[in-house]
Amino acid sequence: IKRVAEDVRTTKEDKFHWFPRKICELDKCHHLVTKFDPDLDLDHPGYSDQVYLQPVGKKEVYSTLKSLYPTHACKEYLEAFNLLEKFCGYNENNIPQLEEVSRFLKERTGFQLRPVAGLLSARDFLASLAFRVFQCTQYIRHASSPMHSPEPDCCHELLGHVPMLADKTFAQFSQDIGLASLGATDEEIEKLATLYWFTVEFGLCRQNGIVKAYGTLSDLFSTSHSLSDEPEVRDFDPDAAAVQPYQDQNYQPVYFVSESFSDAKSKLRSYAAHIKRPFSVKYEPYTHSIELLDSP
Ligand code: HBI
Ligand code: FE
Repeated sequence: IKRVAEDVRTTKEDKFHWFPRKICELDKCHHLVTKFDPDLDLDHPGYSDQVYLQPVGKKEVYSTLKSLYPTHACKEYLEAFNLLEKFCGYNENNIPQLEEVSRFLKERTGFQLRPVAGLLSARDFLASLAFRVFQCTQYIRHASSPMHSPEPDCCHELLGHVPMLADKTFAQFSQDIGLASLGATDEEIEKLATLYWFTVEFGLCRQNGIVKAYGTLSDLFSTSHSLSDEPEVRDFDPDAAAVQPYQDQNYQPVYFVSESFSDAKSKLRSYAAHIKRPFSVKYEPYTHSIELLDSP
């Protein structure tokens, strides 16, 4: 459904897609996508399983992924992961409470977690990032495939995304993608979602001359693959990453490596500055709202 801002009554060209201006309007950003429906998708680990009865080996998921981090994860990730183990109940016998993790993130970077029922549309998901809100699934992956899940699950959010959201520069980078998406056209949203994919989901960075992962870290196979000799690794360039075809069912043939998060952030800012919109946006942190500048 195409929503157009109701209070915009200017010429046709100036109309833009509705977007939330206050944090409470994220209640309207709830459009789910059924891209990986276990009832319909033959390749889904849950296909033909009437009820998810088998308990997932959460101990196995946690300890296997954790063993990978010292060698594969970037230093920002490792630092936050240690804190999450110390203060937020991250351990192999426990699934941390979103509320507790959210409180931790709020103190570190102002990000907060909000529960969501499944894969959200890119537009709604990105809009929430503009408010430093990360929409988190709470269900867990299917037991037959503990090291990989086609759709986001709590392991993906808590192990894949939360540690990075505790980093100040990365948090700003994430919010910047979100701000760039507000009121954007469907084509721009598609490009920003692709950019998100090659950074937040599958990004690599160079640290002391060694390539490390900051995406992929909730998936054993993707992480190993991303740092193996197989894929092609290119320097991060938002213009290229935004239109690079990607695989959501298989290994990526191409990854992008950033020199640092500040570098990625400034490159993203210049990319975003070239997106054509009839207004620019500013986030107002005291009121958690979006201010429009040069609006029609
Ligand atoms: N929805 N719940 C949820 N979690 C995500 O991580 C997520 C999403 N929707 C889209 C998305 N991620 C991205 O891959 C981009 O499409 C923005
Ligand atoms: Fe994700």
